[in-house]
Amino acid sequence: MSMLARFGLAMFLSMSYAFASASQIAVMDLQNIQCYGCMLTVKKALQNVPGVEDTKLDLDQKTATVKFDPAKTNTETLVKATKNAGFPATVRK
Ligand SMILES: [Cu+2]
Repeated sequence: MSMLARFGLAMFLSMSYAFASASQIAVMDLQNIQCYGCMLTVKKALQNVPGVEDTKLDLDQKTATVKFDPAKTNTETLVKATKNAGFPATVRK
């Protein structure tokens, strides 16, 4: 491998590492969640927040696991979004 190719590869690896570590994950404990319909409402509310990349809802645990870009949004905005949808939440630390 040439010097240049090696340098390029190193750049690429460090860059993809930076992108991968850009996202943050928050686990939210949700109140009021009782059925699948509630879950969908919360999921939609979270997905409408700019910067949210992925949401996983768990009805048994009453949690939402949210992957988001901390440069675009934060946990307070996420909490506000579910609260406005009728489901107050707290973020696990
Ligand atoms: Cu419901």
